[in-house]
Amino acid sequence: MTSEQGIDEQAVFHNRIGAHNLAALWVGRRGVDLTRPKSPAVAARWHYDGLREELAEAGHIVTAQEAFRRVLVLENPAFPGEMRATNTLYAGLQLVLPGEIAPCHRHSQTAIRFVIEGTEAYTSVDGERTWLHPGDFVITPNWAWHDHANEGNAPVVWLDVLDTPLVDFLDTVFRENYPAPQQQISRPDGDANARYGAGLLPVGYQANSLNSPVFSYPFAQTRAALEALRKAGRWDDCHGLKMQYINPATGDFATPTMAAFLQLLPAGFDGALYRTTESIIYSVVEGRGRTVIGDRTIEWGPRDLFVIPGWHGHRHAADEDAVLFSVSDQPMQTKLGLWRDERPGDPTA
Ligand code: GTQ
Repeated sequence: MTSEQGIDEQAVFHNRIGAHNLAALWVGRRGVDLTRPKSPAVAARWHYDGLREELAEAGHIVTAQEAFRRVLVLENPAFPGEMRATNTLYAGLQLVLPGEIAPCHRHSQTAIRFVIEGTEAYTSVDGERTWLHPGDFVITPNWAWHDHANEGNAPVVWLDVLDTPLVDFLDTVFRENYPAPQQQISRPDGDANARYGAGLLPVGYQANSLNSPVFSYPFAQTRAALEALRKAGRWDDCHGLKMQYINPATGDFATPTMAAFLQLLPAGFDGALYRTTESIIYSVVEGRGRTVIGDRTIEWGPRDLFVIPGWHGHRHAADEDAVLFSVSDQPMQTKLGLWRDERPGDPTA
């Protein structure tokens, strides 16, 4: 028997056993390169202007109460209809108009918010409100009650990133509505930041969640930190100055499934090539520049959004001082011992 006949025979066998819900590993995997990740997701960008127009239109056709969450979902072009920005992360832009409430509920997904516009709205998380300002980073831990309200005269828009694709994949989705549109407030504004976010912890503090007990990281503080650090002039070849939001009680990522970062690229920065197994959603805060991802060049400016799939080589460049916020699935990977990254000069690069 020639080897080609053998392969035909194996293919016939493989197809036949398919009817019995069986597969031959050596046939199904033939020719598939498993030496490195090949994310089916693609690099993508959304200019804020176009997105903002559609969001305004959404504001005309549906109320926040009707929609429950009035969100335009950023779908990876490789996964139309799946409401995924990357393999593991959901992202969307949420609009709450003056006087509106997004009703209270809770779910097993964790949410991260990054405020883009608006100054007189708040979100309530497990009994405490936090007021939202552009650049603020806010956590809604899994199974925490949350509702949003806009008490000002201008729209509020923020980026939502949730671990929904992962929580779906694990068959662990639960969801519950609160018996009223808004939850009862049981703590004064600023309580969590005073209690956990001022370099202090209550004596005898015991965590009751894997999430950071601080649920709001004001931009006024994080932006000032970047500005102070630039004076040291120590720039990473790939990341410029990239800082990670942490759980101050543990030093761990701010949430168990998603990491968040704030990054400064000085004007003229021309970054080195970098790749990492995590997938990343970027929201541009300030400045203009571009990110080359494989054979794509993504030009970006204030409020634009873009995604970098896992293990896609990329490099950032900034024409002006640029501040970038990003969220990734790094914690899901590091906790399983799977995370890797690579830069020029690494032994394996
Ligand atoms: O604000 O609670 O974009 O539950 C998707 C699901 C936002 C929210 C989203 C949600 C929310």
